[in-house]
Amino acid sequence: MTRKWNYPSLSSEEQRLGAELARRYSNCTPVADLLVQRGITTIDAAEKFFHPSLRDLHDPFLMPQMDVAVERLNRAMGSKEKIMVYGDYDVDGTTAVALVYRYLQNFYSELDFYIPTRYDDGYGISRQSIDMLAEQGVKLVIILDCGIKAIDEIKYAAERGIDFIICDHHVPDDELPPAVAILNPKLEGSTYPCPHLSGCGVGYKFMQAFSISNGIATAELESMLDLVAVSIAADIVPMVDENRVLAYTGLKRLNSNPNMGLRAIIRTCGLGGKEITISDVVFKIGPRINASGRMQSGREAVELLVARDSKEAARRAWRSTNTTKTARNSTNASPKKPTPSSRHAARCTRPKNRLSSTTKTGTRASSASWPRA
Ligand SMILES: [Mn+2]
Repeated sequence: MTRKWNYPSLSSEEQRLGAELARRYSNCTPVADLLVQRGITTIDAAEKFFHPSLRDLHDPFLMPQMDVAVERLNRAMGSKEKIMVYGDYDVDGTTAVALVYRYLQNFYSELDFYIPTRYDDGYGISRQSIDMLAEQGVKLVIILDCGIKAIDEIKYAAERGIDFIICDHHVPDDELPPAVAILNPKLEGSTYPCPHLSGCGVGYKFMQAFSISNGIATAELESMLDLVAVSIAADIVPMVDENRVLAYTGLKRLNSNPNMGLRAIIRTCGLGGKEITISDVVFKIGPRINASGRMQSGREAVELLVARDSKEAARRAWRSTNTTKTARNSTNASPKKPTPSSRHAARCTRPKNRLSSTTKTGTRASSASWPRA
């Protein structure tokens, strides 16, 4: 097949940089020009572009308030406080919760997760959810992919003795919630080098910092990058800088040894044995997770993503596939994306589902404690 590539003409400075890069590195002017147009003007940057490596991930402690967040998490684990991992019901939110919940399960058992239901709780955190958390004795909430605008709710939580660590990537307002720590690369004044992280990506950076601070090898965490790659593709965040490394490594994982839930979804999509691309994540894998989170419950989506039993994963994956088909076939029953006002209305209704007091998937966590022996 012949393709005709059209790209805008270069400025004289870009031409000079392109010629220099072609001479010293690519030996091919069109490739060098394309690199320059992407802001890649040095041999070192070109090497990083062609060979994405986890070594090039940024130091997580460059993110504002990361040290405070890690210190608060360590303290909660050291004093056996009940921790709730809380997130949005879309793909980014559920992958973020799955990653943080499952990773911390390796070290700690006083842990549960909660995803608000779309129709009962609405988007984000509500006073009703905070009341439930207080009833459960929760002292620390790690909230992912939402929370940055929940000023009143987090103020209310503080009055009830619940601390929040926010891991979000949405653009903050001028006023920030009174959380213990706000991890957000878009925070005003942040000099974190990659502002484009997904919500799950921010959760990953938090867990990376937690691991570094406790001297834990990051191999296990890196094995969970399949979840981060799915979040990057589904949330359509720019695949540049650190996101490109995370997506590249995570996609490799997705193709070689994905977690049990993702493996089950891959099979139900008919992608078993095929090379999975980012487009497959956007159009096939993501919608199944979304269907699970939006039309059933976010808990269902996370249970699938943290499944440790292949039969259970397969059962849940088929259920999400059927839900996806139902959503496509039905026009009347298809839920609309909540508008801000319907989200507000949903926040004002009493949640029907209760927090579970036991973790169904927490078998490995039952004997774990903190600090580690
Ligand atoms: Mn998101």
